[in-house]
Amino acid sequence: MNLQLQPHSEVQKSHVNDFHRDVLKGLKSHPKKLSSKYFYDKAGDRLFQEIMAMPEYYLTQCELDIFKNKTADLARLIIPENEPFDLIELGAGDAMKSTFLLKHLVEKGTQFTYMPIDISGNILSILKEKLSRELPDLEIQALEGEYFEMLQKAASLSARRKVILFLGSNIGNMDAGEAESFCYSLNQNLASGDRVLIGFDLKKNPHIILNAYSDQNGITAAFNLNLLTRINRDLAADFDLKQFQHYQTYDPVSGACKSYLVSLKQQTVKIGNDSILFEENELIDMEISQKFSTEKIEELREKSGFKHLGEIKDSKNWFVDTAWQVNKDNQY
Ligand code: AVJ
Repeated sequence: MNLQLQPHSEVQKSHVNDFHRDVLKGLKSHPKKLSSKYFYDKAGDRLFQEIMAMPEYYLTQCELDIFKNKTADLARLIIPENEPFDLIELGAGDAMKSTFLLKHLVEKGTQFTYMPIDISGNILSILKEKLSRELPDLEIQALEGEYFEMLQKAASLSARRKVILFLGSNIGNMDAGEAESFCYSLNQNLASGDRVLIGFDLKKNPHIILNAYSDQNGITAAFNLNLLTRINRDLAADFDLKQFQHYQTYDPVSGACKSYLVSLKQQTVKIGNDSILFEENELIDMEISQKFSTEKIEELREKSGFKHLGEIKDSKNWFVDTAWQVNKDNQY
């Protein structure tokens, strides 16, 4: 037996256990619920890349505008001067946007280590391969796992100042309460002087928002349905994908953009040894993509205890990257 392989397979096994537990718990609650953090297997990563390339999905173009055309402003806002630091990216994915900042910093000879954190080992290998080709001088330490576990790992690897990127309105996948406790924990887990840059998708004409999440080609629908395929494969389930339909809503008052799968008939689905009954038209709550007002962002900052550093918007004012600093004893 190869002992070196053991820890890895143990980790894989506990991943499957967490997944199994979360799926059953979600499908046994009312309303039924699945977590969008599980969208990103190999097929899910590919579908999300297709979404980012759709003209309707404006978020990527907006944040790209910031990272591509306002790179120097961005660097001035978040990069500590004359001090080596760690640049950590939560949910890095293929780092399409941050690569522009990385290039800028490497060209200026800035001393830092890039630490992408992602739940998808698949996308991290793609990213490592891409960066070693495009930026051979970049120091990179990829961390596969959940955000806070990997932040602790990053803290144990070096005592340098941390700059955290949390882009793409990934924060929108949390409801208001979850976003508050996430930002609060982020503040608690960092040291005084550490900085965060968070990408928020702003409220705008509701048609534009709804369109971004209900494309005519069905890519977003396929992205949602792919989680059922993943459950079928990894948890020995028998979802019939033809009997579930994607349904998207946007409430311009609360800013909640939500996606559901609708059961098209009464049906029983087996998941391993468990059976789940779906009534006709019963919903599975799949994902929230929260949209923000400037006031809400300010409220979130205040409640979590950060100090405001500044912000950069895209040229349409549809998206904002907001910079905050940890301010443990009011010394900044
Ligand atoms: C990756 C969470 C930012 O909510 O906009 C895209 C995922 N879902 N289309 C988002 C997503 C449907 C996306 N985030």
